[in-house]
Amino acid sequence: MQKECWSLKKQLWQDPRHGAMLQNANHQMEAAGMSDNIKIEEIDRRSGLTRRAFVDEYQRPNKPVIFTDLTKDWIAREKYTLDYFRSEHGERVAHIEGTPYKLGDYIDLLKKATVDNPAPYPCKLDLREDFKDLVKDVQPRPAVMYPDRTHSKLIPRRFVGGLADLEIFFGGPGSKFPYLHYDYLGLYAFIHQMHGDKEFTVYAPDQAEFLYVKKDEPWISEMENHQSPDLEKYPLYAQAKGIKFVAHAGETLFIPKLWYHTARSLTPTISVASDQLCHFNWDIFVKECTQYSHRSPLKAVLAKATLMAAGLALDVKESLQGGL
Ligand SMILES: O=C(O)CCC(=O)C(=O)O
Ligand SMILES: [Fe+2]
Repeated sequence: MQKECWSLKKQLWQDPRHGAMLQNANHQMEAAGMSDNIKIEEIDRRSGLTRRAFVDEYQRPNKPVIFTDLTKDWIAREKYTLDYFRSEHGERVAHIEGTPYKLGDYIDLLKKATVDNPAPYPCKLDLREDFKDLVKDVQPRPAVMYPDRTHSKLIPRRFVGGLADLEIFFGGPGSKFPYLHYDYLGLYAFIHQMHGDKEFTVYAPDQAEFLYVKKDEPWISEMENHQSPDLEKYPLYAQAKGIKFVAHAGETLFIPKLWYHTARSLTPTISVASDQLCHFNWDIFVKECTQYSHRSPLKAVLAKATLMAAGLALDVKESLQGGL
């Protein structure tokens, strides 16, 4: 039953135009007792959104959305294929969980990968640190992603020093993100699909009680095999309500702050992931910086005061520049 249900959903996820069919399928599956805790309802797909409309309809309400037109002017949209990286950057080294791989060798693994025999994942390139020459391919930064404070001089480096806020991810059939999580420091994530189809599952922050989040690190779930967990071991997961959908080449997924998420490549994929820190996630950023980085209460108070003052100064600066 479960298998039939998943395969029916899978067929439908392939095509974003099938919103009405998806709803029907939901009803049919519920009627047949085939429903599960992943809603297959379509996420909003929007184009032509102004920054103001994005803030009002998605960022402030903390709701995910897929943009269909944010990266249309990027060089990367046409240029980024596995063959391009293999021929132009094949000798360069990427690290997968600490192990170095020549990019060309990794791409060969991806080309052979199957769902049952996937290549290791995630293979990430840090564009700010190691692949600066590629930054020009993923510009301009879309207007909806301004303002961004991740590089502000008003934030002491100890809070954001190790942050990789612009990365390229490669994956292939069967590549699964290793854990269910929300993004570091409450950052907003924009995942731009350059190539291939990637399936995402996302859960609103109020679902945390069903996701077995770690006690001391609530940004990460402790569930093993989190994309299909053992319900005997994790019975509360049966009550979690998630949303599952596929992002296609040319689309950008906005993951709101504190939303748990995971991903799985359905085909060879190239994605560009970038973060945003701004007025609307500053509250979580301050909380997370002070909660995790300081064991001493005095240091925590000082850190909080520093960041709150920086936040106020940035609010003023950004409003003078044309709004938060
Ligand atoms: O594209 C993916 O595999 C998910 C990436 C992600 O969630 C992350 O890097 O935080
Ligand atoms: Fe993430």
